[in-house]
Amino acid sequence: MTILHHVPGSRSHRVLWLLEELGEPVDLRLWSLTGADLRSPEFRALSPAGRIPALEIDGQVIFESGAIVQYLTESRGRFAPAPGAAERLAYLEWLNFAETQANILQALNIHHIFLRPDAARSVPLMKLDTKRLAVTMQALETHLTGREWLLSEFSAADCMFGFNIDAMFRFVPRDGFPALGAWVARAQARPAYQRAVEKGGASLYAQDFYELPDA
Ligand SMILES: N[C@@H](CCC(=O)N[C@@H](CS)C(=O)NCC(=O)O)C(=O)O
Repeated sequence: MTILHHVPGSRSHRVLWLLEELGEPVDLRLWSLTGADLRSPEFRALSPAGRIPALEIDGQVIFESGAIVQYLTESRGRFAPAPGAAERLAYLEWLNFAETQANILQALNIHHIFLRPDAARSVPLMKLDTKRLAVTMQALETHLTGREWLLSEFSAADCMFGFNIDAMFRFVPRDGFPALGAWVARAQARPAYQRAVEKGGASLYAQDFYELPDA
């Protein structure tokens, strides 16, 4: 049986979404981002840095969402251009770009949601990361203008943004990103995306938008 070690709304949503696109049954094992859960020896045996996700599949355990997504596409032969194909380089670029953006989103999540008391937050860092996030969103906006998906058809590169697409517009307003907004809506309308949300839980966020604090 395939088991996904999962936190709702986290990077494991990428994997759950792709498994749904592939039509592969999966059991979820839920963990918590707060407390000692992810630092336990039990979880560190699955994911050595204590990070979500990890996937038990085909008699092995895989950590790192990018590695999991690549394994699934290669072992199932779907949702990725093969090495040497025309769009292979673009595929690899966007697959990894998702993690560049996710690292910024993670820093903003920590500052806006997890760090307490508020005085523990660094407002200059929050401002810097919000600007860095907007740069990554502009890159997506430029690329997606005139396109439906990141490649000429839906691919696992789109799924790699499964954590990001619920998060981006919580920190940077939608104005000025029409193509990006349309791609997010298109992704969220996919039946497999919706099944993943239904099974795995929707979101880390209690608010639609998180304003930058003044100081
Ligand atoms: N590059 C890793 C990053 C994994 C990661 O940082 N996951 C977050 C959840 S989205 C996590 O486990 N955070 C817990 C922590 O940082 O302690 C991947 O893509 O799998």
